[in-house]
Amino acid sequence: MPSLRRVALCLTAVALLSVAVAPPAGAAVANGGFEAPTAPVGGFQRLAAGSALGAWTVTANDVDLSGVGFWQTAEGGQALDLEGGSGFGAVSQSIATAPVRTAFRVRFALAGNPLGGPAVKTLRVLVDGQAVGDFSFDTTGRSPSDMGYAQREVSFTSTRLVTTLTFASTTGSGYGPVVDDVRVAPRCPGLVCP
Ligand SMILES: [Ca+2]
Repeated sequence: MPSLRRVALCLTAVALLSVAVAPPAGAAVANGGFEAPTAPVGGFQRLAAGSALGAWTVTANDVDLSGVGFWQTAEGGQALDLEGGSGFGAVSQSIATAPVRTAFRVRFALAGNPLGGPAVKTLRVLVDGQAVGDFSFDTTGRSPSDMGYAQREVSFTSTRLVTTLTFASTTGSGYGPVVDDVRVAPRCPGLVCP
């Protein structure tokens, strides 16, 4: 029969293990797949600066939210062209990034609007207004039924409890980069990054 001391030690070990594997709180992106609001089936909805897409806000010019069937998506039925009629569109979302000095990884699917030039679409990811990554996607040979989504990622270390994440097109033609399936998670969950 185990002694009380041994039971206590085991319980302590379990408690320590639980603390060790608990991920940092927060960092969940809401509506990372741009499934809200519901855009017209087979078409798209143009959203101007100030408009909401769930937890996202259009923060520059306008963007086009594609509805089910408009073109291939990486997740769900909808995806976001970061350029509407004006070009250089952007969306932002505030995410919980506690505790500060936590390393986070942003993952997303990137393609480009194949219906108009230029062939190469460019995109900037910003954290609290500072660029943390520039990306490009070549739409040559792509079509609405073969978008060719590529997984991309960028990392940042939080400096505040709440961080503003922004996806901004740097293309400027009205046929921009298309993003979908945005996810943010601690880079080293439960551990200090090496
Ligand atoms: Ca989606």
